Amino acid sequence: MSAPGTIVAGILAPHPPHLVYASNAPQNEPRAECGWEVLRWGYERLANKLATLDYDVLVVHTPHWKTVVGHHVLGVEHFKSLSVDPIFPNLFRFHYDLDVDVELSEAIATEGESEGLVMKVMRNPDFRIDYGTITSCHLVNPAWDKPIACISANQGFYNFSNEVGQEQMLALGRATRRAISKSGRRAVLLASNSLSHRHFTEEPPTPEDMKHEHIYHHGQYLWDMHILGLMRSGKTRAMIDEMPDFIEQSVSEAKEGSLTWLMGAMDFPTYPAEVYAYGTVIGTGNAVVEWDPAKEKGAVA
Ligand code: 2X7
Ligand code: FE2
Repeated sequence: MSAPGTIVAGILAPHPPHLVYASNAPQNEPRAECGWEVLRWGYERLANKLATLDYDVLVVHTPHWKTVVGHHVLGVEHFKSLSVDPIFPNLFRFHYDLDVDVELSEAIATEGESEGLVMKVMRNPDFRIDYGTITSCHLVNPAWDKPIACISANQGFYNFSNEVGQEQMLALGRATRRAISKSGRRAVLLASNSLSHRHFTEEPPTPEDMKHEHIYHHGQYLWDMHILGLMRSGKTRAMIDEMPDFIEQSVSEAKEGSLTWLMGAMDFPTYPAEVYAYGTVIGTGNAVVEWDPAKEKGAVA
């Protein structure tokens, strides 16, 4: 029997397409002069660290694959096409070519069902991969040399309440953890949401002109700092308890469930998270954060 799988890192990996645009990724059509360096360089440091880890698969929960009935996972081995951001087609027209770990996706669906969740394995070969998945995966692994497993954002927070949404995402996290363990995979998990999410509604003539970039509202900045403080001090249960208020008061994209899913999958880490970067994109708050389970075992200071 093979050894049980493990989560080798859990990452809050937000997906503003501006970061792919500003990095002039070869797969992306539009060209930029520069922009959002603090976030991009933080992602670069994280990507360099991940490149030193031995892992098999990236598992991403994405806010921009929205499903109404149940939680869906990709169930086709290979996708190659063009992904265009519907709001920013001027910034994100990305030619992707990626592999999916279908066996792990199916295991997540099976374990999700055993938690009482409605799950669906998506088998449409012409399915268009959303920009949230692509941006997060690209920024943590620009080489695209690992397969992904990808989970949709079910709209439970919207259709029922933040509390019901959270319960579902914690169950989905537990299911993901068990699926990884049974599969023998070494997995890196990506929660693809921004933190605070009020944003400007007009784009400057040059999108990367940084004189326009700042937080939309001081109250949401204070919320972001509070949440990052909880992460950095290992108080992830308190963070999840406060999440419904955070979501409402800062219009947080955590309402799509990704961060709660990550905490469920990592079983509420009590060791400090490492913040690689915090910065705004069109006024939204974005943090690149890593939970390294080696810290729990005392292997890393
Ligand atoms: O989807 C997004 C986002 N979450 C944050 C900032 C900018 C654009 O797109
Ligand atoms: Fe988003």
